[in-house]
Amino acid sequence: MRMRRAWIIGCLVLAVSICGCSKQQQEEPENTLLYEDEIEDSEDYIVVGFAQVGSESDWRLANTQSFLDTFKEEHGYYLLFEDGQQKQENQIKAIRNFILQEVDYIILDPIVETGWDAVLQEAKAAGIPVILSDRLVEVEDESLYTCWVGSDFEEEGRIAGRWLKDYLEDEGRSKEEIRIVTLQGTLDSSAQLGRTKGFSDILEEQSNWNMLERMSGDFTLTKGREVMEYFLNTYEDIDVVICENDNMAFGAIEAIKDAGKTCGPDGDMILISFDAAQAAIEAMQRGELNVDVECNPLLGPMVEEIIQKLERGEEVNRIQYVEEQCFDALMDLDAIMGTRTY
Ligand code: GYE
Repeated sequence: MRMRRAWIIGCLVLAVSICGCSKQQQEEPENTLLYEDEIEDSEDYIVVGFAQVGSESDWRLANTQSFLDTFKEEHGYYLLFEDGQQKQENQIKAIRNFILQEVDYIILDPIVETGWDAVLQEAKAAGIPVILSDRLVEVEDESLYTCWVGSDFEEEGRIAGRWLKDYLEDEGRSKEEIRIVTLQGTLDSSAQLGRTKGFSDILEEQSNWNMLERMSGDFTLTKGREVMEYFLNTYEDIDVVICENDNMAFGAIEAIKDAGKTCGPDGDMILISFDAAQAAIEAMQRGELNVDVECNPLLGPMVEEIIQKLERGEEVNRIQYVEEQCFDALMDLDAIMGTRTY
């Protein structure tokens, strides 16, 4: 099954240095070109090209680390990693390079759902299986990818909606007008589409909930803060802030504090987030966040299992969801922190 790639040896290997940046911060990744001459015989390795979205969030850094930890040379893999820096054209270029380098498998985490038909046709024509991880693509021909592993984003949105409904009932506010704003993720990404749709399913059933505005903060702290500043300047009375990921929640918390307001269980606004990164559980411990719907970034081992099955010629499931939970401020957060690996 190993392909001819003798010429890969000693040629360009793209390595990424995942910056040891502190949580709640995003830094530009450093893509470094290295000449790799240590690997003598690539025939012994399964060569995998991974087109990653970027390094926009804590979730993303944990997700990248999961792939770097899994697809190691000592496990029999040779990983070509490309950070798309949140741009689809970079990801398309990466896939074309993987095809040129005759990799055995392509893993794609597509930034948005559309616009993949042509390049995935090229991968198919080259006979390279494409495994989608985290986000999905919308393509005419479903055979352009082998399978997908990731989260049930719509269900995550519904979990957030149901949590809010129960919380407001407990607080005796189920008849009150509830004014909501949403900081959306990167528009047209599966995580944004699913979370927005899932929450809307519950919103539509609540006549007293009023969605004032939704705006994208592109899953980053900086844009999240900007969007929250805009919301605070535009709407006098906000009851609920929904952040479609933790890093935007961190930005929103900063903006809320700067405006002299508070959020969390004892605050002026209810704050809801997604991902449940360690830094977000810490924000919940500080009383700044009400609830966090987990999104599990540890997808590397699941993708590896798929590759092993394909190597053995076995069938793989077309869709595979990761397990996730939901954490709120009433839980034993100290105990939960002890169990978190991201
Ligand atoms: O929630 C966010 C990241 O696609 C699930 O992307 C992923 C999302 C995640 O930037 O933090």
